[in-house]
Amino acid sequence: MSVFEALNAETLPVRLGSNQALTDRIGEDTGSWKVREVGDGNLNLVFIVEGSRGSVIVKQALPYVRLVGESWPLPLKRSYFEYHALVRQAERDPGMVPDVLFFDREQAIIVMEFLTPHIILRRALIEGQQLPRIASDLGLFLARTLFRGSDLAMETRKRKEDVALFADNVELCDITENLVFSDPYYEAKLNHHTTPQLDGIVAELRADRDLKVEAQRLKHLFAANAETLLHGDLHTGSVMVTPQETKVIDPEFAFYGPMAFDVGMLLANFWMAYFSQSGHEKDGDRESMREYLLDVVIDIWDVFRDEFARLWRNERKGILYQAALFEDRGDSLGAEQALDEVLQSIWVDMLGFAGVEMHRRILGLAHNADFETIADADQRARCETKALKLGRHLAVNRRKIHSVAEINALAERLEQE
Ligand code: SR1
Ligand code: MG
Repeated sequence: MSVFEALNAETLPVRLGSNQALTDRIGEDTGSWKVREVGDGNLNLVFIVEGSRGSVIVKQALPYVRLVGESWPLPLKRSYFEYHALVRQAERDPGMVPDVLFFDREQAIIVMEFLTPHIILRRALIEGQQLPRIASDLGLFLARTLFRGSDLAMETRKRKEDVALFADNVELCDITENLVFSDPYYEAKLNHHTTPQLDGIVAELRADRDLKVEAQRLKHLFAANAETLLHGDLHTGSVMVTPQETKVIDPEFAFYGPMAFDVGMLLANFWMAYFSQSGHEKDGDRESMREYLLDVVIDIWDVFRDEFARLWRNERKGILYQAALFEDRGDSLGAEQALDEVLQSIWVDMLGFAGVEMHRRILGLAHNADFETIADADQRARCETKALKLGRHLAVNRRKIHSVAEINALAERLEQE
């Protein structure tokens, strides 16, 4: 067993220079390798390694939370879950995740395809770029990974073994359980919000009994409903894009949880991008960007729902809602009724997850660049307040909301305030 050692730009060529997966891809002449550490996430080291024949990404987990420091230890095994999630996502929606070239469990290293000229979707949205493919690619990714990783599709033994494998991703689930569902709603130590202008609404939200009850209901669902293999951290910082291609990265939070979680987290990040646009107007009017973002949310949900329904009709080979059960007496409509109910329950829960995600990115530990890069504090507070209000509405009133159009109309009203 080798002792874990964090890589750096000098040691990487020495330590990985004889690794055939790497040398095959970028060339053997380690002396000419150019290594840059580019990680700007909350947890890991990420290196771009350029050789004479090509480039790769080398990602290494650190034994602590990078954002906070060594005072918050975090196990290296998250790299093992990330590796296994990438393998499963590649099978379930081919082409949507980077190719994995090599994995070293003890050193918590994943070597993967370098995506270029891709950029992080969050950055593209802050810059005002309208990507034509993301709604379709992400809607399909959600439906395919969530459906195909569930008891609707998987062979039951394989699924139960997989649930056991991912069940050990306890510490990353613990981060989400605290940071998303509890900390924003009381004065937890790690919380911060960036302007005193928010103090009033923050106090209101923390005194809001209905909201806190809903947040705990959602936490219960997150912790207890092992429905499918989730990405677990599917925000716009976990997606890389060009106008022609979309790739989903960073599934280290993967575990078996409720389908609605990935959907809700992703849509929340588009609504936050929407409210942040007025803070980025120095480079020009963002009206068409705002329209684009609301359309993306509509389209992601529509594509997700249609693809989920297609898979339901064609790939329902698991232990749930077996076709034979409904066809026995010629009642083919029974399966369609069940599909409607399953989609309705994903809809209601995903709205709740979207609501708490919007809150935690403004009130909790881990914020997002959409708001953080707005230099003017008053402007930033106005943008964040709108997102907080929409988040509250989604979390508390989710059972009474019928369409994305209805939510987008409220977002537009808030934007006018
Ligand atoms: C301590 S980790 C904070 C956040 O960063 C990750 O990207 C997850 O979103 C997590 O909640
Ligand atoms: Mg991440």
